[in-house]
Amino acid sequence: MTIQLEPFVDALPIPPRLIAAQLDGHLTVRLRAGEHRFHRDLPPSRIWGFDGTVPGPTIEAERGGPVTVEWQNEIDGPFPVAVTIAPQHLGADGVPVQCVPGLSGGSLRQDAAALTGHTVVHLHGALTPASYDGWTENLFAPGQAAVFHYPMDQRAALLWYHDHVMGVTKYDVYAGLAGLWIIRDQRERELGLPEEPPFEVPLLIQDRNFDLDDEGRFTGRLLHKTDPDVMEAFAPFTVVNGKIWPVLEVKPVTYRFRVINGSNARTYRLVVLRNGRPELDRIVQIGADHGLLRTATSVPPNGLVLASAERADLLVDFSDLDPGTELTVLNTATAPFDGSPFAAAEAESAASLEGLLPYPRVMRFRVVSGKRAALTITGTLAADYSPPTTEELQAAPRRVIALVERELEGEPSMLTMRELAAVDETYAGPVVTVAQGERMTRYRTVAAHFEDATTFFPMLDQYEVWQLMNLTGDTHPIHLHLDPFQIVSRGPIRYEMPDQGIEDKNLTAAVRLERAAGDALDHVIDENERGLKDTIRVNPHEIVEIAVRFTKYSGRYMYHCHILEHEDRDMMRPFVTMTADLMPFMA
Ligand SMILES: [Cu+2]
Repeated sequence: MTIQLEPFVDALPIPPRLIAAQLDGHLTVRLRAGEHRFHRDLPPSRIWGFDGTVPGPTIEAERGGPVTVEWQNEIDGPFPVAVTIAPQHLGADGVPVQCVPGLSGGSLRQDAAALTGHTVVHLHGALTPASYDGWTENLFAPGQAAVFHYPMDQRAALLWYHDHVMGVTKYDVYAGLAGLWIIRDQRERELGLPEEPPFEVPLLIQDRNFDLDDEGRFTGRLLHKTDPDVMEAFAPFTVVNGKIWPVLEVKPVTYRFRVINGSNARTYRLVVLRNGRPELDRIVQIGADHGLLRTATSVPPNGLVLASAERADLLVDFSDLDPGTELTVLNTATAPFDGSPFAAAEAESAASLEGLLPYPRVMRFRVVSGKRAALTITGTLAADYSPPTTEELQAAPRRVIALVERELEGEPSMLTMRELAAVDETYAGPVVTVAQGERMTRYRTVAAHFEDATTFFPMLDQYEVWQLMNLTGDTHPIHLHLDPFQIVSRGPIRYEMPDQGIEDKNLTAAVRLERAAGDALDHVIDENERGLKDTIRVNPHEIVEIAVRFTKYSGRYMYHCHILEHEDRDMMRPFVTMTADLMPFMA
C-alpha cells in the first residue's frame, strides 16, 4: 500500500546562498554524496549534490566581478539513484508505469549502479572561455578538482550550474547535481527590483520518482524510470527547490520569482489559480534566459511554458489579498510535450495519466498578514540589445539542422541533430529537400553524431542564422553554449520521409515551409521569447530560425537538446568559434 504524500505541507526551501563578493570572488564547492528529504512523509533519500545539498547553493555574482570556483569532486559511491527500464509502458492496472513509484517490474541497471562519480560542471548561460565551459568529455574523478574562472562580463541573469558528463548527465543531474547562479547588475538596481529573500525567491522546478519496498512503502531511494515506449523519465512528483509540492507564505506585496525548469525532460505550463480560477494577470514577466526583456510582458494566456533549462523572471503581485488567501500553481503540460495548447481555465482538470501528468500541482502560496505594497514596473526595462536588423542578417551565414528520431529494434530511440549542407543537382546521395514556394534547396547530411567531424565554425562578432527543423513528434528545447541568441522566426513545415529515410548517417526527407494537414499548433513567437535566449523550443512540424553572434571567446563548445535523455543519446553536437585573423592560416 503506497503512502499518500500530502500536498502543500513542506515549506518552500530557499537554497543556501554563496555571495561571491563576500568571498573575494573565490569559492570552493564540494561535490558530495549526502542525504535529502524530499517530503515530510518520505524517508531521506541519498543524493549527489553540490556541497551535498539539493539544490546546491545559489551562487550570487556581480557583473564585472570575476568568480573563480574550485569544484572539488569528493563524491563517494555508490550511485544513489535506482535506474530501470520497466518492461511495459502500462502496468497491470492500465496506468502508465511512469505515473507511479516503484520499479514496475523493471530490473536495476547494474551499469548505472556502478557509476563512480566522474563529473564535469557546466555553468549554463554563462559567457565562459572554452577551457572552463565544462566540455562533456573533460571529466574530473572523485579526489580531483577543477578550478574554473568565470569572467561574469555579462548582463544580470539567472543561470544554473549542473553536471554535463557525456552519456550520464541525465543520471547525475537527477541525483542532485544542480544549483542556481545569479548575476546582478546596476540596471536591475535602478529598477528597484528585489534582490534577496524573502521578496526575491528562486524556484527550481524538477520532477522526481521514488522506489518502493516489497510492502509498497516508500524507501526514499530516487528512481529514474523509463519504459519501452517512452525513453525520457517523466517522474510523477513535482519538486520545487528540493521539496515535493511545497508551500510558501507570502506577505501582501509584490514578489520576484526567478523560475527555472531543471527537470530532465518535462516541460511545464504554469498557471496560478485562486478558488479554481486562473489569475495570470497577477504575473508580469520582466526577464527570460539571459536577463531583462526590453519591456515587461504578460505571460501567454494559456500559462507560462518552460521547457528544460528555460528561465523566467516574474513579478507576482499579492498586495490585494487578505491573510489566509491561497493561490495554487498548477502545470497543464502533458508529457512528452508536443506544444499542444490547454486552456488555463481548465487547469483544475489537467491531470492525465495518458499524458504522464498524474499530479498537475506544483506549489502553493499562502498569504499572511503584513503591510501592503505593490511594485509597479513600467516603460523600458533594458535598452542594451535590439533585434538584429535585416541588413545584419542579409550577409549572415545560414546553418541548417534537422532534428530526427531514429527508432531502433529492442533499444531506446536514437535522437540526433543532422547538420545539413547544400548540394547541387549532381549530388546523387540521400538528400533533404526544403521547398518554399517555387524555390527548392537540396541538402546532404554532413554530421549526425556527437563524434562526427565538426562542421560549424562561427566567426566572432558576425551574426549567423541557425535554422532548426523538427522532424519528430515532440518539442525539443535546443540550447547553445556561450552567447545568447534571439529568435527570428517560427513557422510551420510539412514533410515526407520514406520508410528507412532516417539512416545512421544519412537522411532523406522532403520538407515544405507550409502547414501540414491536421497541424493544430499556431507556431507563433510568444512575447516572452523575444528576449535574449539560450534555449528555444522547437515544436513538431516547425522551423525555428535564431540569430546568434558569438562575441568574446574562441574555442570548442556544444549545442544540444536540453532534454537530458536526448542530449545523452545523441542530440548534441560541437561547434568551434573562430577569430577572423586566424582564418588565412587554417588548412
Ligand atoms: Cu530533444
